[in-house]
Amino acid sequence: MTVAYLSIGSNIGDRLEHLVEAVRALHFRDEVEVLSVSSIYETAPVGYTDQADFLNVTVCVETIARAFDLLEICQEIERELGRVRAIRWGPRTVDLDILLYGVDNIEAENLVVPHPRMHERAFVLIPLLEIAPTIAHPATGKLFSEEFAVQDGGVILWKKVDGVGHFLQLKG
Ligand code: A4P
Ligand code: MG
Repeated sequence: MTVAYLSIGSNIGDRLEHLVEAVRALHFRDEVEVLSVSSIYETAPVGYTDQADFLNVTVCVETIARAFDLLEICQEIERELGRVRAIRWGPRTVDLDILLYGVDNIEAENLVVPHPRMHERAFVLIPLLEIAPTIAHPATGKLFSEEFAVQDGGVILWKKVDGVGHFLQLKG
């Protein structure tokens, strides 16, 4: 069993519905147990900025799936929810990224963990630190909260979440 952290984002259509459906899909996978979900944050787009604001959450899961199989699961869920890839960093119905997979450091062509841009992104760090305030970077051992200056620019609390059950009942 490995504890992993995922970042989920949506900025097209019913953004809340997409987040809830993505977590529900994880919840129903035999290989994955959803342990916690952060509150929902509304976040200004980073990277390609000419697009709508995102809703973002961070999810903590426990899984028997190996890292590459977890990536496959995330991509299946993206496909199920109708994601169309057009522009890198561009708009998406739903995007699931693996932030951390245990304390593994993975550098493969199709999977880099810890996610290489996570430490510079407030839309990742603010929800991550909400559910895992003492989490450390696997390579350096340093706390994310200490090592990286979390800037709250463009990230606002959109809906407070009180547990996985509460989250799964939210409607768009
Ligand atoms: N890949 C490599 N490592 C990972 C990982 N740790 N988790 C590969 C998931 N996938 C990983 O991703 C491209 C490829 O990355 C995949 O085929 C996978 O094998 P993608 O999801 O197809 O494309 P993308 O998401 O557009 O690109 P990328 O590089 O993953 O973008 P980012 O860095 O994830 O950024 N602004 C706000 N406010 N909120 C957001 O959620 N998201 C992005 C996407 C940009 N700006 C944003 C947000
Ligand atoms: Mg992605």
